[in-house]
Amino acid sequence: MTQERTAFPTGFVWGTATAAYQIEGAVDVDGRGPSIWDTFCRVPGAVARGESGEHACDHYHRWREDVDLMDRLGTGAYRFSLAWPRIVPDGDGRVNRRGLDFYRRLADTLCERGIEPYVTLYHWDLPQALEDRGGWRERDTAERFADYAEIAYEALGDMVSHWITLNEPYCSSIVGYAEGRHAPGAREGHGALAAAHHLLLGHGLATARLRERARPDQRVGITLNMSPTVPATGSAADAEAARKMDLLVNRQFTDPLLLGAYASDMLETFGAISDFSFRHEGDLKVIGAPLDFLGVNYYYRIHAAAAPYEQADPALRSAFDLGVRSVTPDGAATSGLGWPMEPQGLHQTLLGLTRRYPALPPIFITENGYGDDGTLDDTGRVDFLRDHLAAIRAAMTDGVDVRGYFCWSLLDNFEWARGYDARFGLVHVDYETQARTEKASFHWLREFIGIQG
Ligand code: GBH
Repeated sequence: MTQERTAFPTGFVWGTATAAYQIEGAVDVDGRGPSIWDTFCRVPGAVARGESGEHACDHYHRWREDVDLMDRLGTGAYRFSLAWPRIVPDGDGRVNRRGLDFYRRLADTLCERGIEPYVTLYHWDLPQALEDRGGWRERDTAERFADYAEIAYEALGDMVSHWITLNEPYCSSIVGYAEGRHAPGAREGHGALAAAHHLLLGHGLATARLRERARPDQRVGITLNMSPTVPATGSAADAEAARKMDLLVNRQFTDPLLLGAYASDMLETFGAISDFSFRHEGDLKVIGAPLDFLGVNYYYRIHAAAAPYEQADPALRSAFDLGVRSVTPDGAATSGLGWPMEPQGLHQTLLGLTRRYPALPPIFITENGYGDDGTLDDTGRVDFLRDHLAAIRAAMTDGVDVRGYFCWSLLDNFEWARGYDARFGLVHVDYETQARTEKASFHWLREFIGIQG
């Protein structure tokens, strides 16, 4: 009976997702250059316990074992990211063959094993040399990104069916340049908005380069983190707070990409902190070029409340004073990390996208997962996955075109500013021995995938 309700169509894609800096380690092996995350991790207080991705899961050396795990899980796809600084160590100029060779070996082995590679070009590890020239604040970085995309395609294009330009430009721009909680750790208003624009432009320029080269069966898209925002109370002030949060996290990105227009309340909301001089004529045409698919990462909903700036947690204070804070609703179920668990938020996101964007392409859920302290008997993660898969299935019944699901993550890994204590893996990693141990959720998901058409 449960099977009946949750059966996914034949051809639905099942996979797991990871990111280079979170799993690879081997940061100075085979000619890799430094990235902004190597630098940020050395800033005192930036990352919990002073941890870094220096060793992580040592996936760079243990990738064969990790492919075996995917095989056992029964997933037909794997989403991973390429480290730009392995491929173009200085951000432009010299190409590092040995970096490309690593990804060729990996992609080749995946294909041999019947696991389709879904490649993310940028999951936050900007070459430090480009940050030294201004990073994403600068238009030039978007051009360099397009060059790098072309290099990656030339080397791997024969093996990769799905290309994802960026992972979560919201995090790269707002969390990295305004909140300072991610690399490069800046707290700037105008700089962060410029970064968001240049990331979108980089996406558009890279997409054009990939399309010039791609075979008809290859697909190009982008991954966004979507957090539907709901007002914490029925007050008009909280409704306004929710609008601002929705703009900052969601519409700032989805409107240019899917409508070819800047969100109409950008100027009114951010006019005091930026003159938007980074917007050039013609940019929207580049950014808004049709996508073959949209990748959606979903973790939680945001409950937004109006709040004076002084009330914000100083650690979370941003360069923006939007007069907003997010609150956890009373009595809400939360994950091991305290994030609200609201699978209906995923249903809401998918339906909301379908309603707002007439040109919405097919969707892949490119990340969804549950963080905890790493217990092997991870019933919380099993419940989370079951409920979110049911929400996706329900949205599909309601007409949303979802083509696949990638669980975050295959392995416990370096969880950015939180370091190693927050664990998202279906597989536990012992960071002393690098031993991999399948958790209860691994077995559950394997069975779940096994009973699908
Ligand atoms: C994704 O971001 C990332 O793509 C992935 O790399 C990451 O490992 C995964 O989520 C799990 O977090 O530090 O408590 O203030 C999801 C969006 C935005 C969620 C930043 C965490 C910081 C929360 N993330 N946010 S906290």
